[in-house]
Amino acid sequence: MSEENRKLWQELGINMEMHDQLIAALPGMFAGAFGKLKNRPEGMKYFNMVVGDIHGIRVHELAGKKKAGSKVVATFCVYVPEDLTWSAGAEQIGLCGGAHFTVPAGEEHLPANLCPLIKSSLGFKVARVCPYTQISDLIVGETTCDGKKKMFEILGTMQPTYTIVLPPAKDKASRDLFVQKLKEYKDKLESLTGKKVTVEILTEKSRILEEKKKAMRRIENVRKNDPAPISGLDALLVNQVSFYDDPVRFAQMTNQLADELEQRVKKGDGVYPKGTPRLLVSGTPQAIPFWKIPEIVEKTGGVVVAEESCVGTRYTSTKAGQTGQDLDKLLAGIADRLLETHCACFTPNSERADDIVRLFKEYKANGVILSNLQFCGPYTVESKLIENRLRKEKIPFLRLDVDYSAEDAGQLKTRVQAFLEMLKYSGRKNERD
Ligand code: BJ8
Repeated sequence: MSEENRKLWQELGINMEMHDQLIAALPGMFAGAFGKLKNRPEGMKYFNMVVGDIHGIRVHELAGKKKAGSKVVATFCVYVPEDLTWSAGAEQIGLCGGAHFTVPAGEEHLPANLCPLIKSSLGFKVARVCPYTQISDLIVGETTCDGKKKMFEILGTMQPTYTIVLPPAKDKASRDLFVQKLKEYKDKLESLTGKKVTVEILTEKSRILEEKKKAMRRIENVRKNDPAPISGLDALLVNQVSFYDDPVRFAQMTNQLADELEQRVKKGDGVYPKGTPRLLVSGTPQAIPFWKIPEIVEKTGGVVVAEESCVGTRYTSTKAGQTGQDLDKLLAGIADRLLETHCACFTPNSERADDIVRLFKEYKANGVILSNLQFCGPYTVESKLIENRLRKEKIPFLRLDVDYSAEDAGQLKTRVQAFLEMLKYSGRKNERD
């Protein structure tokens, strides 16, 4: 651990004792999940390095940008448009909310029977163990689920926080309201940075965002092949890094990885044998360092080939690169783009079920894991509708309600194992019939 890192963390007001415990635990967690993967692509070295120094390189980079006059905006949801934030001269980073380590600190202010993502997110601030939270000038929340929007009120008593009001539906009146709320967010950003958002800058930043998403879609595309050229764990790691890395560098490194994977596909080279049961994982986001689901699936003889999640296709599928002659049109384009993110917080939200069925076919999956964080109201309740649709489509599925703690790992493994056995058996039976 370098002295420069420690000095920076101290300057940011990090609780050094607790932070040392967190940093000491990460290599073991990473090795536990990724250590036994075979034939990992060379291109993953970059992403390993970024995660290996997760509180170092990038935090220094942000500190440098702040010294040069930039501001840092931190977020928890894909509904906060990074191209708009960048246009006002600020950096945008997604904050981690995937660690069990900070759940107890979150529970000092929140009920225990609340989604672990919300508790973990607040816990990072309460425990002062996240340099990204500490370095940010503004935390931007959103009114997606009830737990989150109330948590942002508490967070606002600890650090400057702004909440974008998101409509609960996608009809015309809701869309108009959202456009208005994006205008207000633009004004807020301009007063934060002292810089004006212009048509030219926003068009350019939207283009950069689309380049980043295109690179991520290339990784998704190669995963449609059997054998899979990259594990679900590695693909998830790339998606997780996308939330806090520099977008231009991230796109460049992801394109390099995609070049390598496309070559693998040409040669028929994979990370698991051809015919390994292929699973689509759908549900709540898998924020870093939450690797539990692909880790269990891939240690149990399956492979995750896609994620219908905000750390996955729900983020990459919305096309950026908005163009328009005036700011109003550009902001309306951004609103339309974001309203195509089919989060369970919306009603109705039947498009999500359509997406799952489409992805199942496109990725030639054998089954779906509906993975929802415990106590997540929107996703666990919506699961019923998704299950009905999957039954109708005769798509095999397994529903898992998961927690960040390690306590449910044994039980989850048994259920995933049984599901994979069932898929293998029905695959053999179909071959015979
Ligand atoms: S757009 S999925 S990133 S809100 S898991 S905190 S919903 S109780 S994370 Fe999300 Fe934006 Fe939607 Fe995507 Fe609440 Fe559920 Fe917890 Fe959740």
